Amino acid sequence: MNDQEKYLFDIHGYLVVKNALTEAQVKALSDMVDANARPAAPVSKANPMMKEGKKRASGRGGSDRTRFRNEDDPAWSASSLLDWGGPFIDLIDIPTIAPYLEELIGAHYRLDHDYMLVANAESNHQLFLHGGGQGAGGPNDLVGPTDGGQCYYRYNNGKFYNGLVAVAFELNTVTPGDGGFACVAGSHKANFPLPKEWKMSETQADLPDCVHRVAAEAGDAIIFTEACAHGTVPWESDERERRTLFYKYCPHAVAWSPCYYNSDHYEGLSENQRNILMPPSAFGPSEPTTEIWRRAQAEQAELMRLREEQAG
Ligand SMILES: O=C(O)CCC(=O)C(=O)O
Repeated sequence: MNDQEKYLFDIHGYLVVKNALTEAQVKALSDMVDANARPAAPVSKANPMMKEGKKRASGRGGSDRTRFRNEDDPAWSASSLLDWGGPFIDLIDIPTIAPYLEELIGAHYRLDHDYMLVANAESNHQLFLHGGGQGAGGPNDLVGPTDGGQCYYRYNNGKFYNGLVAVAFELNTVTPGDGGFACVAGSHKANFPLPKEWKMSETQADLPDCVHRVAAEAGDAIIFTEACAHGTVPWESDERERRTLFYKYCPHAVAWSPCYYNSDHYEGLSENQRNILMPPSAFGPSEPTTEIWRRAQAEQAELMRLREEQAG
């Protein structure tokens, strides 16, 4: 992360990293999205981001790891893009992004959750701004003061401190009129709550002027701090879909999601990738913590084996 990038991240709360993915990686990931994406979720009145009469998105994958897929799901089974393997595993510690994460979060950061947003002009996202810096999101904010305080941003004594950093890999080009990621640049340092009349916008025409729509080309990654007020601008391009993969990282002692990864569930992980999937602790992937979680994983495997044996 060079000085210009540090300056821009500090004042804006986000950064676009050009060519984070090669063309071959974009193609491999896109082909796997085509093969694996779950169908669109039904419209739900309970979700403030969803508008009736429209489809939510043309495909889904991963999750924010706060819910199980069904009642019988065992612990550590939340849906993840890592289930798809190969290039999705490579993204965990891809060399074009890893140095930024180390600078913004510190050594031994961990992957907390991941998901995908596929949208087209029929999708029903509304802009729902959330986050907003220094706990200033307001009592109704998804990640505001009720978040346990992990959505923070600071720069102190020559170091960045971020509670949750998102990397949004764009598989298709996004021009500002298309929609997609947008934020109130600089709001990660806000001392006042985000005005509530700016939180929701149904169309791009309704967007408040202060909302900055971020353009990117296929293969670029947008890195943003969750402390910056941000959200999803309704997708209005008829030419192409939005296809964004989100990998979200925390310091090693912090968790946003209550559901941790079990690295035994994924194929071909390097030691570094296993460390990045570790559950949170003040000690990070040290020998004693690694041993504790190795045992917990072995116990889960044994329990699953015994249940299968009992079932049949
Ligand atoms: O659509 C986007 O890029 C924003 C997604 C978002 O708000 C989030 O992941 O917290």
